[in-house]
Amino acid sequence: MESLILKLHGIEAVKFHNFKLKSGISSPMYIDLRLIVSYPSLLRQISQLLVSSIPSTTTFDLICGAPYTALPIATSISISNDIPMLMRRKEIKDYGTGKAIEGVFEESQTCLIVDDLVTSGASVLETALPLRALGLKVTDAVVLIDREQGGRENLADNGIQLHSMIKITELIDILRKNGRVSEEMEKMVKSFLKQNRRVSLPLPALAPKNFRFTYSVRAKMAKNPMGKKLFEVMDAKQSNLCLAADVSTAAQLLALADKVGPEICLLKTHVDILPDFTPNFGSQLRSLAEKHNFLIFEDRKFADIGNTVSMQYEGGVYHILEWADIVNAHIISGPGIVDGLKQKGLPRGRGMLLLAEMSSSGNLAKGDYTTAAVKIANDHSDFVIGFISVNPASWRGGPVNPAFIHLTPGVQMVTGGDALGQQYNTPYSVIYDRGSDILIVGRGIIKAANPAEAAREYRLQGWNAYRARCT
Ligand code: S5P
Repeated sequence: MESLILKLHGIEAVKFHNFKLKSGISSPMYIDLRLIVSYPSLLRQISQLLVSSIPSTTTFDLICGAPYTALPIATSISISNDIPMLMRRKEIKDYGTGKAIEGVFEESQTCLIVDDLVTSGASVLETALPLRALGLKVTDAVVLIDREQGGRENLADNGIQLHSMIKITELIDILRKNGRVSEEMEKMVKSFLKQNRRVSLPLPALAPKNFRFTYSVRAKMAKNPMGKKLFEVMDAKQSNLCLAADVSTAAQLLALADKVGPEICLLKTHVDILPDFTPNFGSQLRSLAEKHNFLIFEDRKFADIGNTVSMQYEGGVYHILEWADIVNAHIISGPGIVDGLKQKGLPRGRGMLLLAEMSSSGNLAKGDYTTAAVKIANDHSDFVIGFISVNPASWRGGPVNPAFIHLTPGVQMVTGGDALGQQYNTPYSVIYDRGSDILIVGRGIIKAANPAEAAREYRLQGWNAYRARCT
């Protein structure tokens, strides 16, 4: 172990200076294990020692390295010990399967996570959660270096036991003993560790308890009956998934709604893209909504003055008011737009959402605009049930009233975007890190080989992230 630590220091994978970390805090040490790919014999040595630091009582069928630094380590362990490996994707692939986890496995197999470095444990958890969502058991993780800053405790809180090869204090002691760091630096590092003993998971933005209320509690807070019903359906179906049913025909939409219906709490339409729309489309969709217990959201994005939107809502070809439980509107035209829609919708028990943020790159819905949307919602909480949001945990005015619901578009299993400005975040990041409530997923489900199966995966990931947030 001593020779390994000296080698890591020798290749400058472990450095001591005053470093400014991404989080803004200064750290007297910097550990970058990406370099080890350039030293194959060191990589082999690390992999062997890592395996020997796992207690013999720990059993597992598969291993998965946290991307990216741990991938070569996991690969080396896999090859030398003949243990099959899984890979977690971090980035989107807009062709092929679009899966978050690659590799062959069976439900209820156990997967060991391999990571290079643990600080808060966030990277281990980011890998564990999608594995768990697919039915795998994750009970243990092995890491090269434990920075002893709370990762062990945070992971234990999430049912994962951490095994580390090197603890940071042991590393300092050995480097000091070998004259590689000064006494002064040793003191600095130890005092830094003392002051930063428990780095929390990236939850602080969510700490306000508004983000921790359960959907069933929030159902009781909602003023609008449709908002209340939505929370109730989510709770009953254990689903915070909305399908964006952007398919080419009404026939396809109805077939898809029937298949995916059991997995969703809400189905979102763009009725104006359906060439075969007929006046009975609404009642056909409504009977599927009753069959599978989901609500219907027409993503009409009204944007005109109150008088005009009121006519657009009720009339025209589509008669949206007749069949859509929920509609949405931009606030660009001011609060009159809500009054116009409310006039028609409230007597029918409908609800509406305000676009407070958008998912597309370069959009203008931010800052004061988002704050204005919150004000309008507060002033009309009998009809407005919530927001189209992207990162409600970061909103300037702090968390909004938990009676409001947040729906977030731009969701796929891995981050990325499309060629036309759409930007994607993962289910976990949307629900847990950003404090949203409902995942709006279109192409992630529609383009999958088996949309019902893909929807199930999104539902499980969304639900697990919600449960993790509320505990
Ligand atoms: O800001 C927004 C608001 C909405 S409602 N960004 C969006 O993408 N949407 C809608 O969400 C969009 O109209 C589409 O129906 C869906 C996203 O589809 P996907 O295929 O990119 O998942």
